[in-house]
Amino acid sequence: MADETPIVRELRARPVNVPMSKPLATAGGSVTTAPLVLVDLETGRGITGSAYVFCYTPMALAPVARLIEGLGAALKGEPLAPGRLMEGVQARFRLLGLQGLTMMAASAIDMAAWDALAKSHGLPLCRLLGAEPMSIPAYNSKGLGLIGLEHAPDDARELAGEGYSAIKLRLGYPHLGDDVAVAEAVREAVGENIRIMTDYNQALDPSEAEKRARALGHLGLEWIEEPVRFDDYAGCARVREGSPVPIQIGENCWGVHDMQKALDAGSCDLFMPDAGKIGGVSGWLRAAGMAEPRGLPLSSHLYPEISAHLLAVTPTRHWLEFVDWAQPVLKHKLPVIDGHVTAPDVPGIGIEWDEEAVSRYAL
Ligand code: SMN
Ligand code: MG
Repeated sequence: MADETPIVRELRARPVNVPMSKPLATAGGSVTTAPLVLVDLETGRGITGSAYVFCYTPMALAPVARLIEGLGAALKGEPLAPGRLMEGVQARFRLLGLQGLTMMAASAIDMAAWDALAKSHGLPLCRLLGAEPMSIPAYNSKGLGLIGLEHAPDDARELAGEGYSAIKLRLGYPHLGDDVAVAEAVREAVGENIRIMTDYNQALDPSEAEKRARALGHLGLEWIEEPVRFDDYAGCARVREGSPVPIQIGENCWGVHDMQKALDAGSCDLFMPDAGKIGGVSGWLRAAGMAEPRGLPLSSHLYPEISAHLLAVTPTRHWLEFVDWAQPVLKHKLPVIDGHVTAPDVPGIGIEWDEEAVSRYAL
C-alpha cells in the first residue's frame, strides 16, 4: 500500500489581483480588489490539488507566494498526507512563528493537499471527510460596506433581492448615531424577515463597543462581529456581557491556539474560522471539534467554495459567508440557490482555474 501513496512533486504559487464587482469599505480598511495566491500541488500521479488564499492587500501577494514556494521545495517528495505535511510546516516555522503570512502559506498548502487527496480517492472533499454535500444557508456578504445612509438601503435591497435570507452590514461610522441610523434604515429597507449580520472589523474600544451594542439592541440583529481588536479577548468578553446582540469573532484567529484563548476568555457567542488563517482543512477540523462539545455555532469566513465542504462536516454548522471574489478566476461558479450553497459532488473541492482569466490578472 505504502508505495501507492501519491507524493508531493511540485508546489506552484501564482499571485493574481482580481477585480471586484463591488469594492468594500470596512472600519478596518478597504478592499478594492481580491488579491489571491493560487496554489497548485502536483502529485506524482497526474493529480493536482488546487486552492487559493485571500491576501487582503496586493502587498502581501509576493511574500505569501514566496513562502508557499519555499515550503514546496522543502516538502518535495513527501507523501501526500496533509497532517504529516502540516507537522513538517510547523517544525520549519517553529522559530519564526506560525501566524500571519506564514500561517496563510501553511493553510494554502493544507487546502491544496486535501484537494489532491480527495481527488486521488475520487471523492468530493466533504465525502472524504465522512459527510456528504448538503444545503447550507448562506448570507450575502458582497456589499454593504461603509457607504453611508444615502446608499445603504438600496444596497441592502439589492443584496437581499438576490434570493438570500440574510445579509451583512459593515458598521463603525465615526459616531454611534450614524451606526444606528444606517442599521435602522437597512432594517426598514429589507423588512423583518431578512436577517442582518453586522461587522465592526475591530474598530471600537470595549467601552464604546458596549454602548453601540446596546444602542443596536432593538433591531433584531443576528450578530455583532469583531467589535474590538480581535485579540482583546477579555475586552470582547466585557462587550458580550452587556450586549443584547450575540457576539461573533474568529476570522482573525491564527490557528486553534488563538481560538482556545478566545473561548477560555468567554469572548463570544458565535465563532467564524477563516480557512486561510485557522490552518486550512486540518485547522478547521480541529476548530469544529472544539466547537461541538461547547455547542458553539460555527460560521465560515470568506472561502465559500471550500467552506461548503467544511460546514458539511461541522456538527455545529451555522452560516456560510458568501462572497464571489474568487469567481472571476474559477471555471465553475458556486451556485447559490434560494440563499443556500451545496458543495459540488465532484472530486476534491471543485476548484478549476479559468486559465485565461488567471493570465489576465496575473502579476
Ligand atoms: C471582511 C473580510 C475580508 C475583507 C473585507 C472584510 C469582513 C468579513 O470582516 O467578515 O466579511
Ligand atoms: Mg468580519
